Amino acid sequence: MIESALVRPPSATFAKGITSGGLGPPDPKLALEQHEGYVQALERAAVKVIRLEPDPEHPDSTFVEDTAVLGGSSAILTRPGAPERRGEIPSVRRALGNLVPRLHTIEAPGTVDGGDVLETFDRVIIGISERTNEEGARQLAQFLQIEGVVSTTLDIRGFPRLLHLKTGISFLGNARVFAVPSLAGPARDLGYTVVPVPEGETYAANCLVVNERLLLPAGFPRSEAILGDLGHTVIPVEMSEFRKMDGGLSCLSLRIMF
Ligand code: CIR
Repeated sequence: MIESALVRPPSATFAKGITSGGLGPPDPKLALEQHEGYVQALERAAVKVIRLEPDPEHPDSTFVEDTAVLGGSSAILTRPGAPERRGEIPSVRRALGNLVPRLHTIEAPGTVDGGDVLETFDRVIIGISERTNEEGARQLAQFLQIEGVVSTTLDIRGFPRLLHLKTGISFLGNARVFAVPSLAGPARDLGYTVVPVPEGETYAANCLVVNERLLLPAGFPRSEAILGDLGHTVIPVEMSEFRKMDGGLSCLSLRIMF
């Protein structure tokens, strides 16, 4: 059960964040409305949402998932791969310090983005990517082990168009993952049942099971049908402005199970 989640509304500087998408600049006002829609979707799934103050100094700080990994009864503060995002950590540390019994911290030269960390029923998969390096993955695995959480790594460097591991794969429950073609083989090798993301709907690969619901980016009808047929209650969430900044649905929240 996901009890609570940290979110951070986008600030007026949101459009100054990092992007390689080529989808044009986001509309900050629409981004704020979409963020509110996301918060409401979480609240309807019985999640207590905790809003951090918008942080105009850090345009990407709305992608709060990248700043910490929850494991056991601890939070592991990351050291984001993009140096300009490292200043997001202190305020997240302060917020989590009030919510979580133990904090750990990834130290240099390690880097980790939470978007590379996929939690599944039996273990955590840590993607090694352009943002998460081997040293960061090693430190994260060690902290997770201290917390009694098993992890494994998956190297996605060189995989086409994947900023983070979770850009291309989500855990659906019941040993099932929703994955783009390049991650289907590795996921099967790790023992998961793969539900393939339909062609042309890659952005929908990043979705989120929240308690009894599944939050899915709006506008991906085949994904919606496939996931609905599997028995999920699918809640479409407008994400267009976050997509323009390379952000997936999961990265807008940091979910806490206790
Ligand atoms: C970045 O490049 O860091 C942000 N513009 C997007 C981060 C998205 N994070 C995520 O999907 N976990």
